[in-house]
Amino acid sequence: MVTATPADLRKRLAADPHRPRFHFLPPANWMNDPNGFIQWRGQWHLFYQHNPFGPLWGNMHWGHAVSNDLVYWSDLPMGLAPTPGGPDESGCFSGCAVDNGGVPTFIYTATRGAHHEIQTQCLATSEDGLRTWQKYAQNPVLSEVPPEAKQTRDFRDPFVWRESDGWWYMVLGSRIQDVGGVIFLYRSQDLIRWEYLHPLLTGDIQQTGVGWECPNFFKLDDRWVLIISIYTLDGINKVIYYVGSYENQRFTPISEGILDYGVLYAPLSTLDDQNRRVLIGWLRETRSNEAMQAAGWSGVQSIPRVLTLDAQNRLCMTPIKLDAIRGTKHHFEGRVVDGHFPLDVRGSALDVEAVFEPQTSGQCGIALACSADGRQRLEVVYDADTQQLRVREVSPAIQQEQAAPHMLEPQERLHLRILLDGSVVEIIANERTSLTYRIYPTQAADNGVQLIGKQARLHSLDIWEMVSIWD
Ligand code: DQQ
Repeated sequence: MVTATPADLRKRLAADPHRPRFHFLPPANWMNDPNGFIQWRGQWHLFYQHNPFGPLWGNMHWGHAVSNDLVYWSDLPMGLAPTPGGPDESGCFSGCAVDNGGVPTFIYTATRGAHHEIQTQCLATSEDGLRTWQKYAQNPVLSEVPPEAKQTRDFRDPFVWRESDGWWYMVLGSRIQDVGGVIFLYRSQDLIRWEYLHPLLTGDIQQTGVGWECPNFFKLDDRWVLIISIYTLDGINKVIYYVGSYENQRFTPISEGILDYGVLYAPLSTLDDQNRRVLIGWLRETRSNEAMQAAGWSGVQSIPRVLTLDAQNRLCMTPIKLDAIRGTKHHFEGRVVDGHFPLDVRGSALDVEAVFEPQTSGQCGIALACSADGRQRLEVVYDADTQQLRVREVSPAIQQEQAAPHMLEPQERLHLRILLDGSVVEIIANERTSLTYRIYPTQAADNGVQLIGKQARLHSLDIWEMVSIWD
């Protein structure tokens, strides 16, 4: 039997207009959370929750890709696969990678049972530069849940770091029945024997969901940030963050926010050799299982973002430099916008940087993916009256809107960064409000671009046609 190479698989799907060209996704089939994200000897390694057998969730493996610049990626052989009879026989769920004195080490959640009802934490190490991985013979290294949890079904996604006191610390996501989500804090001298300390933070079921997963906890400047992916009973998932102080293993939040108002979920961050905190997140699909089956793939990673904090304790995000894949550039400036103005630009893979002058009422923004007859488009608009950032999908079949509060200071300009890539739309306003979206236009799109506004004044607009990272 001749098996298709990753390059063959990518080629087979390359003509799909919904498939991104400059965002990372596997050669084919399903992907969800980023895992084990780490810079190692100058290269970036990205592992990811992957079903190698189909485009729907299941059979959780860790796929693997490597990059020199976080822009171009190469596929590598599978990082982890479930071991029949082992603690991860039902799946290798999410986790992280650390440098344990020169030994690359995964700490990940292993699952057993038809419904993944037994979740434990396991180790794996690599001796050949992160290519192949050996599971620790005495896995799992942590199977007992804290007394508060009372269940092993939601006890997962270890995030581990080392403190200057020499200890390893770990946060894990879980839930407490009728209370809400909880993040448990542990410590260890050797990554093998873990001592439970206490809950780092406990949620409120009414406000922050029934359970918490995929925590990230790290120091940023002089403050600490806790990022959590939350799930609710009605299946709504989102990512929230807390900023605060951390002393004597106790975290005291001073502010909180929503990391993304759209489809970004289960992000994972790591510290790089320039001391930047870089985050990457799964951009979920919003189409049906049937559509994913038909497409043969599902799930994309965001463009990695560098995190900072502002003086108001808001988490700010800047996509990493994309200069290497920015092609033809279009520049516009100084226009008054009232209505819809088609621009002489088209494309389904664009990087947009727009700056609008402050306005006290009215709207301003950009329409992308416009059809020739103008009946189908995606509008990204700031509404000064309601102080909201909105993404609005308009077509004969769909009228959908997603909004995020976005407060501007009285003289502050609106900065819009939009990364359009097939079905992916990443929007970041003033580096602090993130709204990611997916579009699946059915009508033959002309991929037009329009300026839109009511009493709006454009300061400047730069649009780059993006180059594929796979050709
Ligand atoms: N996905 C993983 C879990 C994680 C969830 C399983 C979040 O480890 O909690 O695929 O998307």
